[in-house]
Amino acid sequence: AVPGAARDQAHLLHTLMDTYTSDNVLAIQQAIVHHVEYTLAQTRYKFDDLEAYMATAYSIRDRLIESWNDTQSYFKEVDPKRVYYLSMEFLMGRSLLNALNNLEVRGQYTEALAELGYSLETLVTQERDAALGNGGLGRLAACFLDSMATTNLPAWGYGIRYQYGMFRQVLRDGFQHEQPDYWLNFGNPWELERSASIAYQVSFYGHVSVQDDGGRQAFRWNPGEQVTAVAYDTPIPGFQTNNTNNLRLWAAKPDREFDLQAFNTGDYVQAILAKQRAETLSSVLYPDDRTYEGKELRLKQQHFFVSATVQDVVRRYREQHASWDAFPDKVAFQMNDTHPTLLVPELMRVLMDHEGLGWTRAWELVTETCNFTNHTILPEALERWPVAMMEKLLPRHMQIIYDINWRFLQQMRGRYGDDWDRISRMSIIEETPDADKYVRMAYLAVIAARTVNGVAAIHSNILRDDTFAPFHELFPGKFQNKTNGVTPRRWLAFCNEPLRELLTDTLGSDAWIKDLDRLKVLREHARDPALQKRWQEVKALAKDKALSTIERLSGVALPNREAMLDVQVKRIHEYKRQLLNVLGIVHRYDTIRKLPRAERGGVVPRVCVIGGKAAPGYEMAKRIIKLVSAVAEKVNNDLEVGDLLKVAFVPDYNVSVAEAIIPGTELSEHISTAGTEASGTGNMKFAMNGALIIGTMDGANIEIAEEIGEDNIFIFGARASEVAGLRAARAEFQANLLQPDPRFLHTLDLIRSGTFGWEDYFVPLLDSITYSDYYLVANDFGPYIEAQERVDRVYQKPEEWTAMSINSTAGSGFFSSDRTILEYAKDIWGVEPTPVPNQRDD
Ligand code: T68
Repeated sequence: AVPGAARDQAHLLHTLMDTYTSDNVLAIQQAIVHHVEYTLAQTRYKFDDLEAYMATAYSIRDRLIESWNDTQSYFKEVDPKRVYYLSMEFLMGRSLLNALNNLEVRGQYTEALAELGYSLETLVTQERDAALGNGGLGRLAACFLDSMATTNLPAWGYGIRYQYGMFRQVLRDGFQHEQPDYWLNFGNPWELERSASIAYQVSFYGHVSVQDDGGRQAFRWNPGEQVTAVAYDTPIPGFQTNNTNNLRLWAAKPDREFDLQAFNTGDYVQAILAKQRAETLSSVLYPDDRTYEGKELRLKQQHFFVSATVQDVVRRYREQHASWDAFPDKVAFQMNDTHPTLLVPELMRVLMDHEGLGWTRAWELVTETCNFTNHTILPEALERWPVAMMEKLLPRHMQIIYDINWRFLQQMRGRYGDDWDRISRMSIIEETPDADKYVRMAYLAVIAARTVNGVAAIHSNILRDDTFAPFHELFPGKFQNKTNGVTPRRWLAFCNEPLRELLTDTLGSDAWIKDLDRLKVLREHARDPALQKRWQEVKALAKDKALSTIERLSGVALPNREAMLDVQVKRIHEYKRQLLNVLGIVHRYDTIRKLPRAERGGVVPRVCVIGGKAAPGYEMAKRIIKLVSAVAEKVNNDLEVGDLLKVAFVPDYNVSVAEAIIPGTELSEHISTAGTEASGTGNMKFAMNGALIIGTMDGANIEIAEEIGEDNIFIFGARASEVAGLRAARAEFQANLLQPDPRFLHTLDLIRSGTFGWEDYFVPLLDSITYSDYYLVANDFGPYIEAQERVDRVYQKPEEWTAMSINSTAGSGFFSSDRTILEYAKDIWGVEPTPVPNQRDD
């Protein structure tokens, strides 16, 4: 073509694009109305809030598609090393405000919509949360996506497009009920279906045959079932960058070719229905966090998303490389917990059986590219798949796992001789006499991974010294720590606009949003009366909003806006000790009631909020929810107590509810038994927003205390190093509590004697802390109550409290997931920030 003509054409295209995605209000309105009319096929003269939201979302997606295309073609051109983050869960929440803020067009959209007669704030609430995760692990993956885009890393997320996300929790009579979350009901405007172009076959069952391939054994897997994995892409924008990354989620569809014979048997309808069942594979997220249940469908899900991902990554690599030599220079995999560990045998299988590499070379490529993050040391969470199940579902993978183990154990014999005890303890295959055999997924991951990391300093130390100690001795260089972080965009700048403004004013620019360490400067002003005054105003505003949300969701009236807002929101689990919190509330209630009227003026009024979901089969957790409700019912209706104490259970706690509550919280509770919470990330979100923490020396609390200063946090309770000893001592004394704290015994008596009703239902809860007290609730009760008394005393001195609040925000810079992700990039992945030049600047 004529160069001049080409230039004209490029110019025309740029002009057209510029006009379409220009930031002026009229262009935005045109785009929205266009989508109302032509995408939703609604009349432009009358569309409701849901339609307005959908059209708005589509207009933003258009912008994202453009930067996403630019990013992907730029990466194709420069071919940087890419990181693939494999996770069974991505707990994304809502996307509208996040996208508007990241693209910095929130103001223009607000105005454009207002002129059309819509309020952006209302439209935001039309979006359903994308709740494709249980809790911390899934939300961490979502924060990492945000940080990887913002720091310009060439990174992809890979996971499953569940049709049913995390269940909706409803409370009836104080009991949890689970309802399905069919979140795709009205369509998902943020995703792009790639059914035509990006789809792979995934195989299951069948058998393996061996052929002689010129002296070498060649293995062939003849599967018994196949489904198609179809890609759905969600663009992931970064903040103040042109880079837009991709989250690719796989959906299962019936396979087109496989099992055509079934159609020739005459039962056409049955054959169609059988095919339809393929879709169940990706239909539902398992809602059990931290308890492993050996369900075959779960194993199928794991292989499904891993296999599709490997095919996709291999195809992308093969498009640009003739040999496998550069694979470790172009690819890094991160396995988010053991859920994607089938990556190891699957990649081995593809490299050996499809690509023709030998074992040694394939193993080199696997062990140079795969990395593993552990998120828990709770023994009940460790994945152990029955060998029999694995053999049936994935026969070739089971062979490969046996081979990996055999070679590993040979190596162990060379090192430890005939120490069979030790060798069997380290084996990938768990073998106990007269019992089924299991595959220990964590050991497979540790043996194959180039790096293994924990998610907070204490957790990584426990992994090294305890959980994986024999492996640490063997491969000391593999083990790392990467303390978690959270994105300061969603969890501060976007969910707490008044605080964002105050911070930007105080620090002189908004550079802190991408460089959170800058918040440190606030320390110098923590006691400055002018800042304190504005800080208090900003907190009061956020608190008022949070209280309104809590009232609406819980149904509890909260007229006293001056009461301290005390919040514990997270999954319900015995190790997180919501029970300790409730006992503290009961003790507080009892104390207030016993106080002579004249002395009640000295009580610090509190609103105590607990929220979170229990795994549907977790009886103890469900009893804890009922106990919170029963205590709330009694306390809230006690006229003696009035506004001095209110208790609310917030149902259906999720990402959006968190965004509404965290900014306004004054005291947040992170009170797990020391040594049990790997990190926690809620603690970081609360600290960023200036909530004070009451907590144990556990998980990231330890590093938070270090960063914000021990004077700015309320620490109590047994230390991790004491836990084993205390447990042993308690076991010895059994029913006879070691140091029966009279306040503790009295509090239990109140519940046991029916003060809150349902006393029979609560017996197992009370027994669990009376006899074994595995989580040391009895042990830590006294210190907890005393820490709460310290909290009350500081709250009565607003300048003290506000200084601690400012210092909490000031010290939270380290907990930006940007910091975390840059550590992964440097110490684990070896990937570099690769900013995409703005294609329009020429
Ligand atoms: C959490 N783990 C840790 N697991 O408990 C938390 N598990 O301390 C940490 O901050 C967070 O991970 C991020 O590192 C989880 O959230 C799960 O949700 C889960 C889900 C399925 C199976 C096992």
